[in-house]
Amino acid sequence: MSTPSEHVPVTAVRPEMLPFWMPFTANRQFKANPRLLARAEGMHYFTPEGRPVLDGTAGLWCVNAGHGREQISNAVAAQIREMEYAPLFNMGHPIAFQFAERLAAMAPEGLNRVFFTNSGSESVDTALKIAIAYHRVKGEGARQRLIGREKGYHGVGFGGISVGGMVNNRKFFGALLPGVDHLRHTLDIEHNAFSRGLPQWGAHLADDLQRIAELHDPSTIAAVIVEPVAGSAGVILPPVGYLKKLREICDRHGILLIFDEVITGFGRLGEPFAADFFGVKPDIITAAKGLTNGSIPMGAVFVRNEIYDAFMTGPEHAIELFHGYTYSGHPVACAAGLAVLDIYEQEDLLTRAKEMSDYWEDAVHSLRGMPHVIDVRNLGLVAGIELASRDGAPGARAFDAHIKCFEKGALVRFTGDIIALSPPLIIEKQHIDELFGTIGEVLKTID
Ligand code: PXG
Ligand code: PLP
Repeated sequence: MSTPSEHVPVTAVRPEMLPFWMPFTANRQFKANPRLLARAEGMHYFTPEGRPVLDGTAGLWCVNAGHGREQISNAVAAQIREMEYAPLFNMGHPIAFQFAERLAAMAPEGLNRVFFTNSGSESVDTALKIAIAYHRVKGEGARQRLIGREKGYHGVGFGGISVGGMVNNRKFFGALLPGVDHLRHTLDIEHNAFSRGLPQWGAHLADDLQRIAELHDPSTIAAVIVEPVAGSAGVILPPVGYLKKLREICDRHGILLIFDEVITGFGRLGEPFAADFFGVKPDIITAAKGLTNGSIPMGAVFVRNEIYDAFMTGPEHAIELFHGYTYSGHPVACAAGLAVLDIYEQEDLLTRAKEMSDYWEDAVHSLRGMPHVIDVRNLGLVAGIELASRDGAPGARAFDAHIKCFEKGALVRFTGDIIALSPPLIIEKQHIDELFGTIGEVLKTID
């Protein structure tokens, strides 16, 4: 029998922290023992006491150009003063068109139409809706099914969790969207542990799409959505040849291929988009995060020109797509984004991961053989370090590592028992040494 005292938290929640219901957080634990970041510059956060913390995660995979960029804050301040908001539903403002034009110019060739949203989750919902509506306007209204993948993360909207494959993000929220099926994920430690870069084994897993297409009849499937590299689930890489195979199967059956590049977009792998890196062209790309360096919330959906064209066929006075957000193309977000693109260009940041990735890879793999480490995975400036789980306490070991790293001055992410790293693209070799030095020390001290 349990006694009431067993349910009382060991330390008390700080009352001033009670009102804010924190996202994706163990609220009671955090509010009893908070970890606060108050300021940021370059590669570092600073705690309210002024202690520097090396940013191993670019915030949440978004601050690709590093922190405290004055070019961005100046552009944002100027735009707020000039015009803080104007509607874009049957009205317009110049900066949204300018930003879309710049983005279109850097997008993979042929995906030069841009729809603005305010987050990755909204980008995903938008992409799924466009995919289904596209088939309908083409006279293929039966194509309504969506295919996602196990362990996929596509944000937290109902569309995103339906095609997503992270069980905790789904199981509390009812029946979700109908007509969704999932490919198997591509994580296979047995075959691929300690691969450097892309794993060799597993391209055949893409054949799941063929099987699922046959099961439902291909003419009922609107789109398949995958992260080219899965981030949230703990850095899961596509086996060599896997994405090309997905593309071929989609082509065979008239299925749209959506790459969710919310994490991989804007230089994470050493090319502007993962589509460039892998040489595989999807029909739709979802983006957010690095789009504005995380400074002002914004997302974007890149769409193949033919998809846009298919909507531009009815009467010219009629709305072509009944979709949009109050803040789609928000002028302040566009101003931030334009400044961010300038920085990316001026500092060649979108290809910088390519230069740093060998050094990064060696540093990541130096953790092989350390206590608890059962796999390390890397690509571009991304790494996952998988730890063996403690008996009966999955996630506890990586959580401890996260806390200890923070205490020692490094911010790392954890998901399950995987430590995930995705530093700002401005990272220098000495930061890489420091980051992996800290993680190595921590791994030796946790049980
Ligand atoms: N798609 C992908 C591939 C993502 O990684 C989203 C959609 C949703 O974006 P928004 O902006 O709605 O959060 C994401 C977001 C983590 C972590 O630590 C990853 C995300 C968000 C928060 C934490 O792995 N990815
Ligand atoms: N709910 C209500 C009542 C609204 O009027 C609106 C937008 O006008 C929304 C939700 C959607 O908000 P947003 O466009 O910011 O997504």
